[in-house]
Amino acid sequence: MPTVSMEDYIEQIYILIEEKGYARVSDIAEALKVHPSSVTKMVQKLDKDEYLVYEKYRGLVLTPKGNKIGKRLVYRHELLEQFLRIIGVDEEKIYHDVEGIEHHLSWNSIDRIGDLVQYFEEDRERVEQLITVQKNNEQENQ
Ligand SMILES: [Mn+2]
Repeated sequence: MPTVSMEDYIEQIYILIEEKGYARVSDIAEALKVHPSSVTKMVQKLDKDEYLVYEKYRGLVLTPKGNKIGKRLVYRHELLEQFLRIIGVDEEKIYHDVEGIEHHLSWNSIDRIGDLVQYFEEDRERVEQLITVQKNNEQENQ
């Protein structure tokens, strides 16, 4: 299992490859706001653990194992954003909050949150009911 930090890198590398077709050390450093030397170090570790291969001319290529995990990590991030949005968290807090919690939930919890998101998405009325609860609570707290 990848560590929290490895997860951040695999997730970001996966996103860069999806968006641009490649992931350079400098792009990864910029996206994660870390020094390029830290990226090089981590890339070596990820290569050793068989999440990616560093090829001289093609750059970083995710292995099937790295690609599979990258896909799941991006899904998890997007699902948690959706979840916080549905429960009414302020838009400007969503990304930061997801970055804070995503590594600390079991896949069991992620799957159950997935069910909950589906439950709300299947019927807009359920979202409206939740909003009503929130409005009532806000009034009580005033
Ligand atoms: Mn993330």
